[in-house]
Amino acid sequence: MTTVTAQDRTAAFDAAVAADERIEPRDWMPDAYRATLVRQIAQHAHSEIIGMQPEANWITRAPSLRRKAILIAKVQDEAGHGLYLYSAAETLGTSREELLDKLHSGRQKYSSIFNYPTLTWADVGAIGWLVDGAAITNQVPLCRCSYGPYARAMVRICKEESFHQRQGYESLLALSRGTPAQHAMAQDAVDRWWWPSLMMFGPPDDESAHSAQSMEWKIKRHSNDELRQRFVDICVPQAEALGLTLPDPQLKWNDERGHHDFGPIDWTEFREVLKGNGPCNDQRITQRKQAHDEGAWVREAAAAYATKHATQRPAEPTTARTAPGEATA
Ligand code: BYC
Repeated sequence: MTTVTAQDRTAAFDAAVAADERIEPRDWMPDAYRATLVRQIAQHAHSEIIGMQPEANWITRAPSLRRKAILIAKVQDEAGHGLYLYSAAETLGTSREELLDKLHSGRQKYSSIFNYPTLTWADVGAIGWLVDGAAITNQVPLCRCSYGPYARAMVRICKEESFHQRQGYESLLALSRGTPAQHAMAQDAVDRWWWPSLMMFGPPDDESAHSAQSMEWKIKRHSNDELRQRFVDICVPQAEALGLTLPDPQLKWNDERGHHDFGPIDWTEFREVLKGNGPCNDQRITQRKQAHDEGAWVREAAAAYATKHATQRPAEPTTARTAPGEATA
């Protein structure tokens, strides 16, 4: 009988990653790989469910039935994304309760972007265009993540995010081509959401604690700065088509680099938001905890239902069933 050593297992894992094979839940994986995935997937899941709040704020005030129906569907999609991602994290041996507890007690993060307020209806369009646009740019490469359940969850999420991005773009286009007041509202929303959207990609590469290792493990396929640059390059022509201006006087095409140059990002603001000092951090966590507490009865009922059905087998019918009035033989 041959014994599988720790070295053999590490070598098999490294070879699978090098060959672009997927690591599956039952495969051996290094503890640090598992911990990194739990951290990133949990943060991602938390972002999806916290991300429901700024947009849900406008459901009751959407300007038409059509816009309201689209917005409700989008917010529901975000809840669904949270569920796929919590399930992906569960395959790594963590429970959803544990992750939610860490979110509620501030021990796990969610995306900085959701700590900004949605002040006008145009913010819903700007979130769709910019925030979902940034999310797609970041998340399409995650469909090729080395961990199977996360990669597969991302395929569906990206398809839905793509619809979200288009609805945001179309909504902003309608405002931009509307009355001068509507145009100004769209421009104001873009002015406020542009820089926080660039921060979504995370700190600059030279300050990114996890990027190098995550890229070696093929969890991340591109660095934070690469994806941020890709996003800027995508947005510039889209802003022109929208008839809106991106709020960066230093934004200009650089022929040599083949990319747009852009102005400095306020990393102090980013760090403050991460520390809990953004405009809406307290409100987001308070509302999340309240929703969780108010949903306790649903979780209890679902658990009781599952227990009942796990212990009760359907009984064999002892007499033939007949419809009322039907003659029995
Ligand atoms: N906000 O070493 P780094 C969405 C943290 S889209 C908060 O570069 P990493 C949605 C980072 O966690 C948004 N924290 O980290 C869209 C780390 O702290 P810890 C969610 C951030 O993981 C529309 C530290 O800074 N998307 O859900 O290699 C509607 C150092 O950073 C942020 C995802 O989560 C930030 N912006 O790279 C509704 C995508 N940036 O953990 C919903 C998956 C960095 O050591 N995640 N930090 O305490 C990723 O791709 C990567 O985790 C990141 C960061 C690019 C975000």
